[in-house]
Amino acid sequence: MTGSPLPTVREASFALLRELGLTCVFGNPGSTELPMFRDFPADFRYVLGLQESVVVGLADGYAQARGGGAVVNLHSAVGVGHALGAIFTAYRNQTPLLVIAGQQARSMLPFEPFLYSEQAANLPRPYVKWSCEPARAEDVPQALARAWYTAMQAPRGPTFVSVPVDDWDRHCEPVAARRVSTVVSGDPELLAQAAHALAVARRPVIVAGAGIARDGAWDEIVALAERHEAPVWIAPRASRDAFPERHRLFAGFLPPDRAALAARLDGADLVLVLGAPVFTYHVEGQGPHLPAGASLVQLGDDPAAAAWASVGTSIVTDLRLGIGALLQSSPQQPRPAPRLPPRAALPEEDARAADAPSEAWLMQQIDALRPPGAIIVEEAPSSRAAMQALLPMTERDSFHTCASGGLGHGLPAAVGVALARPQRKVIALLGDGSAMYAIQGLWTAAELRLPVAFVIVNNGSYEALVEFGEHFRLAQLPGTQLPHLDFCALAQGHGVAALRVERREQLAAALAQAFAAREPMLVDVRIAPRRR
Ligand SMILES: Cc1ncc(C[n+]2csc(CCOP(=O)(O)OP(=O)(O)O)c2C)c(N)n1
Repeated sequence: MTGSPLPTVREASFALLRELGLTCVFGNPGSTELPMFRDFPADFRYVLGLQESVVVGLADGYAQARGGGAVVNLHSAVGVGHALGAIFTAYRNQTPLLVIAGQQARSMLPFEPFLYSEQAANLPRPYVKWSCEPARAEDVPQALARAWYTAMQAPRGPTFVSVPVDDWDRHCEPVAARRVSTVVSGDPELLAQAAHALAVARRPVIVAGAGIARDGAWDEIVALAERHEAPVWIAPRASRDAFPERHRLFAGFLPPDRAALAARLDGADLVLVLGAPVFTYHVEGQGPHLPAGASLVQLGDDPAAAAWASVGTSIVTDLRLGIGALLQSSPQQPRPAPRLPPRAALPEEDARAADAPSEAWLMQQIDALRPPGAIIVEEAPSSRAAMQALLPMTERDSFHTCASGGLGHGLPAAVGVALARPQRKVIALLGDGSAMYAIQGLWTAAELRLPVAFVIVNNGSYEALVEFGEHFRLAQLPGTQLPHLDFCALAQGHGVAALRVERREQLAAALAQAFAAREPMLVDVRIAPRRR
């Protein structure tokens, strides 16, 4: 502070962020951000990503794994532009991020300066929960506080503040951190009705979504399923682990297809959806959203998802509180053990064979070799079925993928998860196509020496699109083959050690080495082409 009793906007902002526990800033800087970092406090950490979508992916993984959010700093309009796809993903993931973007100096704004963001607050809309460029420099810390509390309120998500570069050295009133509640507790009357419906149901079924992990309701959902002998399906496209997948009541994964989904739930008289939309579809469908004779109750923290649900009663609530209420008031009923669909049979494969590993073999090997507590971050679209069948998530907080369908999240998110969870091994399971959307994330892993195992499921194509082409009855598809990518060279060029696996017999040793490594390591697994 020079000549003024008041702190600068920068001092007030960093004091506020410190009080809020937000001392890790993910960014990619430019001239319009530099003054924010004058005298960067020693207790803060700056995590550099080499492109802005990578920066947001890093922060998203970190915030989800840490459970408390993160701060992102982006370069005016261009950096926000690069980041937008990842901001969309963070919005769908319900990840609380406070995004602070640079802007040109206020005195220059009338003259359309270089790097000017003309409609800064509008640029990231509608995929931020709140967005603002404060009217005065003095209002910046207050805007940051509001943005943070808004990001943390259910449903969580990114918020955005644009800060002109000359604001940071102005003086302002300090802003103290406040307690602002973030948890929504459901309507007691509706919860009592739901508990009653559960108590009298003959064949209740649970559908579990990402809200379980977000709200830390793993123990509660297991207790509720066991109390009611209710099979548990994972909701279509769930982006987090939601139920132990080797539990005797685990039923499988619901498809994102209306008719197929209703068919899987056939026979249920009550469908209890916990922490998921009703429902996330990916392909067009007709007919009822539920099997005949079933009613539905949805619990989740998103009022919008409650409003657009296709059927049933929706209760807006934190999952831990909501399921806790159901546990309190729905006594155990004598019910027979449910009949569950058979588990996938393991294909017979010869470990010593010289031919390329299949994706099934890859998943089995990862399952066999992963260390206890390992976290899988997946972005390998056409391999998901093999993963679901052969690589079950059995521990809480052990799985992440993106809720948006936007590629480029998995690689940096895995690095962010590893930063937040140094005690657990992070395995990034990435398609060759997917890995290329945010390959620079490797560099951050190398610089921070985060021991992520990057496993590339390398099938040489955008295989999921080839499959979708079959769905749309397209005989030929342009732009789906990916020859000539050299992932070992790419990894080494970013400072990450790498191994290539071309034969089945090489796989186990390569995975074991990557899983034991204390630094990041990439394993490029050339998998056998699918038979058509
Ligand atoms: C940002 C973005 N661009 C394009 C797509 C469309 N898309 C969906 S799956 C896919 C192919 C992914 O290829 P790869 O990671 O190799 O996995 P594979 O399909 O081979 O399993 C593409 C391009 C997308 N989902 N997101």
